[in-house]
Amino acid sequence: MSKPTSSHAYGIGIIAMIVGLAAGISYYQLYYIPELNAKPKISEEILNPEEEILINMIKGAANKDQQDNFVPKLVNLQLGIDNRVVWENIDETPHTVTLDANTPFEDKYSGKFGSLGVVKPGEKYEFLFTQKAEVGYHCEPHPWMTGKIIVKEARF
Ligand SMILES: [Cu+2]
Repeated sequence: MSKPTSSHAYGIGIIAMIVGLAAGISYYQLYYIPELNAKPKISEEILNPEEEILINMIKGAANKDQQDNFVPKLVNLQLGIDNRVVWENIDETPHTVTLDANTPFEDKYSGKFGSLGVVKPGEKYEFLFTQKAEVGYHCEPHPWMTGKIIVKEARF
């Protein structure tokens, strides 16, 4: 009586093992491999550029009649040199860094461009560009505040 029971248990054990193995393999194929391939390989120089670019949201930027708001307004970056950009709000009004609809862009490494919500006075928004790009952006509450970033390959 005890023999069939134990062989039955043995059979269940084998089936459980096969199911477990199959689950493991499909997890590996469905999730682990795509995760490995998701982020492109990017050089150390681009991931950790020596310089960063600072763009100020200057005092009075919320005033439509004031000419300057994002300073500097046009920025040219070179990958591996100064491809990290920091926007600092030195104004007394919250602003946003919002991608223009006519220049769609998503960095393969850093993802979507633009601040999540507002950048409050004294706060910063930072973005690491890792590929060539031409990005126009504006401030959502004050659409006359506009800026442009052009990212090029470094020429050595
Ligand atoms: Cu604004």
